[in-house]
Amino acid sequence: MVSFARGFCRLKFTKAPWSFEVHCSVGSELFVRHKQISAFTSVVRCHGEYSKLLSCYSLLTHGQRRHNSEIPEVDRVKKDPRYDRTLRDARFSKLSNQDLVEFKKIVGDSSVLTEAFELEAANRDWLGKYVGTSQALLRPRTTQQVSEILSYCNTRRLAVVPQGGNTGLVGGSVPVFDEVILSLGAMDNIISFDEGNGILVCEAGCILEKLDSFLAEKGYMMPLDFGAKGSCQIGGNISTNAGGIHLLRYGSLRANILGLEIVLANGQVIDSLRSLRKDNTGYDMKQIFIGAEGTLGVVTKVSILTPARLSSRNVVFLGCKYFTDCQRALKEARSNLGEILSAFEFLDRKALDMVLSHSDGLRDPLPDSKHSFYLLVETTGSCFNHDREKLDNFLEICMDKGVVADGVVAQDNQQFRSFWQLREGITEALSKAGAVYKYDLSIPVPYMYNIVENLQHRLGDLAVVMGYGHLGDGNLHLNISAPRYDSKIFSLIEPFVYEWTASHKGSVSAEHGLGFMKADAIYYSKSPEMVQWMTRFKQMFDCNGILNPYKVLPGSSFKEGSRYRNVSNSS
Ligand code: FAD
Ligand code: 2HG
Ligand code: ZN
Repeated sequence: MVSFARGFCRLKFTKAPWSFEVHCSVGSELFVRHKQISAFTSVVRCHGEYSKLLSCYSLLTHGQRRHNSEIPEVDRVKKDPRYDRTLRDARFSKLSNQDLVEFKKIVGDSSVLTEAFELEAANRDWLGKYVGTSQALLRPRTTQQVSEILSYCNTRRLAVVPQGGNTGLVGGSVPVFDEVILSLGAMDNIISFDEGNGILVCEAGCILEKLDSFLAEKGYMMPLDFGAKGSCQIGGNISTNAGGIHLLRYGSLRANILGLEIVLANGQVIDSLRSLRKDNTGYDMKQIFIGAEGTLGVVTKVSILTPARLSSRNVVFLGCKYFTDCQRALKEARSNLGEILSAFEFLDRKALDMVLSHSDGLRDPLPDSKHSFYLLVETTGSCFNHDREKLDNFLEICMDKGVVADGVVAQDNQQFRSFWQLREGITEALSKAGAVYKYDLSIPVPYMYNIVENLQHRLGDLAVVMGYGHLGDGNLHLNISAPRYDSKIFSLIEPFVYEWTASHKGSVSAEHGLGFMKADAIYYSKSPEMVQWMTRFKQMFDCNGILNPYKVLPGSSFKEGSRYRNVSNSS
């Protein structure tokens, strides 16, 4: 039961034990509490207006619905102990009513969202693991509006988190504390498409799948594709330098982005929105913003090279006994499928079981026997007979050499899609299964699976460790599934995973970025000198540090007030 009285808000819960978050507005400030409640009455004193208490009520009832459904909520520190080490940077101002008045002048009343229920989804990341307490979400429609917002926030020292589709998996897209959320979703216009050369120019808020559908009508496709395509935005993709299933064929976004329009923290608009394949006039400035995760500037427009959409597509689902067999199959695919190879993905049996048990209507394509590993190999070409001949030859070689134990070729579009759902649905299945610890690693392929086995050994019955990912790119998605977030499990995983990866000359972030989750882990993959130079770039482009603070760069000195002291002192 939730009841209100003027001046304070009384919360009474009859179910126990369960935890909850109370967002309680007091005047213009927002207080957030994370509590584990047994069974009693909790009183939170409020001296604010009665209307503010109503948004608190809406949040609480929303929270109650979630609690009643599945996994109980736990303290965000338990979900990621990095919260415990991070204090709000005292240099940043707190949002005032006057700020809201100014924002409304820039974008209009309806594009400034302040109600708790309106902000709930934007304050919480896709995994439900990272939760902020922003009180304002702004939805600009033009570059000019983005520029005016940032210029104002910079002068006022208001921290800002740029947000695209909010599908990021490292806590980069949501506020850590009360940062203003700058949502790019209303900037979703296609500006031009050059049909002769496949060059698309659009705004940053365009959803990846919508761009792909637009291009399909013109005989082209987006050079990147992955499970979150229905929600993620091209600006977010560029800011994370997203990889996905076709990187093996079309290369990384760095190679396909021809130009960008960026707004810097002080509001300055940097226009490098060219559509040229070749341009060697000095430094390639746009590259610094690709993969910068919103810490150096806000991407507002994009020019991107898109490949032709070829008519012949095949996918095979293969079972292998050993991980070394998967590697041998990759080698055969490279030499026998060559130019038509467009994806080479792998998943282990535990990942397959996970997706099968949480997705309705999906079936094991190889039901007669269980295999330790599965491969999903896709070809894309322009001549079906030619491609099919090559694919059959590849399969025959793999079978003859004993590389593959069993396999099936998708016979129609529906089977094509369901094979892909088995691979792309793992992330969602894991999020339904309970707590998930997610690591996105680049590791030399020969050692890649050792970490999965080592970690399972370390964790024993405490959790299930599984591996899948973009084998063709040397990218392992190491996922640990447990009933709930637990500090013992966490201490067995970190720093072990990072140390192991560094000792095998891998990267602690292959494609998801560092975000909030891995900002302190940067040194496992980058030298102190490189981090120093990154910090200097940050200071140069965003001297007040307002853009996506607490993300990407290490912040061990937050508690002393200056974020960069550790790094710059060592220079
Ligand atoms: P958000 O999540 O909103 O933001 C991501 C980061 O970019 C944040 O730091 C944010 O501040 C910043 N940002 C967003 N928009 C802008 C902008 N316009 N200007 C400046 N900064 C901005 N990722 C892969 O690389 N490969 C995959 O295969 C893959 N598969 C996924 C599957 C699922 C089911 C899910 C949920 C996620 C997957 N991801 C994958 C992760 C995620 O989808 C990508 O990182 C994606 O590029 C994020 O785009 P977004 O628009 O959702 O960005
Ligand atoms: C994928 O390749 C995504 O499916 C998500 O990058 C990976 O869930 C993950 O760990
Ligand atoms: Zn991936």
